Amino acid sequence: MSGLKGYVAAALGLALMIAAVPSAGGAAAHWKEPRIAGASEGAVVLGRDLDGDGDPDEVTIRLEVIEVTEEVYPGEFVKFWVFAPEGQGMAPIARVPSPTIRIEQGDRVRLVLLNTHYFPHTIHPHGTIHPNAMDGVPDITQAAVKPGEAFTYEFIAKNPGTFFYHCHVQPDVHVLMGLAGMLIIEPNRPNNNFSHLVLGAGRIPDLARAQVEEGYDREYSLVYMDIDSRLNRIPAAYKDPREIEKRMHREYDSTQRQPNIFLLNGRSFPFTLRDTPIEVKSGERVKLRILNAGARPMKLHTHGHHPTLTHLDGYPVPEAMRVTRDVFDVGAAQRIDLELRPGSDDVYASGPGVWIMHDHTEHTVTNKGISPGGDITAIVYEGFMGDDGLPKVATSLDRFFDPEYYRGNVPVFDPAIFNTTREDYEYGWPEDEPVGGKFSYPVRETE
Ligand SMILES: [Cu+2]
Repeated sequence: MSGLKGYVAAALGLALMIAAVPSAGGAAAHWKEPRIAGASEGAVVLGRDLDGDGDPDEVTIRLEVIEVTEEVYPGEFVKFWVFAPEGQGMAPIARVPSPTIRIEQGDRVRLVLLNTHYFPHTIHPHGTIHPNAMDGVPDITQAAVKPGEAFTYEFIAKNPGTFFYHCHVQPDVHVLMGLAGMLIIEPNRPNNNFSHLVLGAGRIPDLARAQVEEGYDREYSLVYMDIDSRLNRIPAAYKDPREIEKRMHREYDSTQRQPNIFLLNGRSFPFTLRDTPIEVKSGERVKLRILNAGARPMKLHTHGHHPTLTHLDGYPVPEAMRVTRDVFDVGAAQRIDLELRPGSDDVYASGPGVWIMHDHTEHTVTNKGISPGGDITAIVYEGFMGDDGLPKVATSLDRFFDPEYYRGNVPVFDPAIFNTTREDYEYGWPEDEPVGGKFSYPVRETE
């Protein structure tokens, strides 16, 4: 638990990176993108207001490709590749998942891919209406962008909604290494000024006009991933890109993939509670934009709450078909938008508290097979967030912040409840054969 303070400080630091810069006024530039700490001046450039409605309609976003190591749960450090806003000087600003990108319907968008990585990559805007040449599929619509080269994806944002962007080079490896993020096209409204990049996804700091009109008070960008740590280990183990290519793209058989780490916004429980809780107040309406950037079907369950499905793959669900459920299917690459109505109405919500939300495919609620872990986060009502940056819970979460817990070195149940001690448990265990005869079962892989 010693590292907890540092973790909280890190989370606060991330929040402080986004601080709105007041607009200078004048006809041309009403709005300047909030400066992301560490990003270059050119990372997000807003241009002219083409339709004269008080917001910029030219958006240029420059993205690098960065290899980054993140502690996803206590003691588990994983290497990812992510798209990251162009950094200033030598210090990249990378965070898994790749940033949530927000643009407005009608915008002239330029996504500049600066390939600062050792492998070729592209960007495929998934679900948007765009010219064929901007589809980002290597060999089919363009040559893959080689290391040290750049490519500009240029399109006019057409259909509003929740979309997806990802690398399309060797996608069974590159997408699952983290080259994937949420892409939001906001409906065109006057004076629609909002931040264009949300690092690490999560809480949307400023609602767009259409969401305010819809009556939403808050909005969250939730990006789910599943990874096979055996793949992510390869780039850490070899130095020569040619050797990494052989191991990752030819030896590693993605059909034999076994995901063992399950992430929400780049974190697994318990870090999800600290870094990506869903904070709400009774009476609010909260928009949840959900992307499954992994490779398996999810069954997303909200405890105590019954959200309503408003959009599928970015497009509105007709009013009569808006189902209200407590488990939602989200297939690979799919997006769902949910309307969450916190409160105590006996229909949609059960009242204030700390209510967990997680994939109900049970083995995914673990960290490499040790529960609780995975993508569990919590709907945390006002007054239920503690000063330590964690939700106020019934007992204590301390043991889950101890890396030894997830290494399997801490009994899940305190041996004292069995009228024994930990020493007896560890060292006094008889070596007798099981009474039911010999049998085998899958055993956790230890590194
Ligand atoms: Cu790639």
